[in-house]
Amino acid sequence: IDMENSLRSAVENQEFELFLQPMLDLASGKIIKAEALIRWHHPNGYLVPPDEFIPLAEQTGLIIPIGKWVVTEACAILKRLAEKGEEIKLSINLSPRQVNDRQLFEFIKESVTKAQVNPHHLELELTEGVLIDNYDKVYYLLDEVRKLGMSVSIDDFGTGYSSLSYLQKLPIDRLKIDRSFINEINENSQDSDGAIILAVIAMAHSLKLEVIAEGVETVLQRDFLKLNNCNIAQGYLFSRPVPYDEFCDLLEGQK
Ligand code: G
Ligand code: G
Ligand code: NA
Ligand code: MN
Repeated sequence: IDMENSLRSAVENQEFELFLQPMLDLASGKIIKAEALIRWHHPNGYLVPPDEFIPLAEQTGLIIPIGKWVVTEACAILKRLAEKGEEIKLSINLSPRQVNDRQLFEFIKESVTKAQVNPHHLELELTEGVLIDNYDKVYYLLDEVRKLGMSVSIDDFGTGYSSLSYLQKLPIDRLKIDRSFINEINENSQDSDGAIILAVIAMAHSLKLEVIAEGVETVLQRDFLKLNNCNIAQGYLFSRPVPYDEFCDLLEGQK
């Protein structure tokens, strides 16, 4: 109850911040996108990671106002980046309850228009489970989202459901290979450790989907992914999730 009350006042007082984690185009080595990851500045001084409050936010329904805040803030960030002449895309995470909230999609539409953000710069990340559990509903929502010019990626790909038929049918753009698969690439790897990654890349490309590798921590992993035509990489090797100003420094640093 205590935690719930403080989360409630966190929503009222907007105690959140979006950290940005860069995503690099492997061919050019340049930052082309970022994932927005929420943090909670608790009044006790502690920076609370999302794992510690998103589940409660989902249970209590507070995820709805939090999700709106994320959308508004993401649009504000995109606007600031565009004003600096940075052509960077931003992805936001949607959890199960948010995908069932028809109003969220209306809100996203309005926010993009209001902030005069290029919809092509906004991407939604959903997990496999979310897609399968609500297939029909999700289909139409994603279809609308993409008609507006936004794009969709499947997060944590490979850890969820085994049915692959939805990949062909759903209107999506990218797969993010779960970091547990990337983690298997190390000095002690056997050839078979990379097999799933290679299979996902081949399948995705034949479906005209891009592939993002998450959790890239070593040069060995980056080189393996680049050699095997993975499109985009994200992970501590390049940067942890950082506040907006630090993200801008990273962009400046690559000029
Ligand atoms: O930033 P970190 O790596 O600690 O994120 C942990 C988890 O929190 C990830 O699974 C991520 O998808 C989730 N998460 C981060 N930001 C958001 C957000 O704005 N909304 C939702 N629904 N989940 C988020
Ligand atoms: O579930 P989702 O994929 O949205 O979560 C992203 C999470 O992964 C964030 O909590 C982020 O901090 C974390 N993360 C990002 N890069 C790395 C990495 O290279 N290694 C590890 N262990 N975690 C990472
Ligand atoms: Na994500
Ligand atoms: Mn993920």
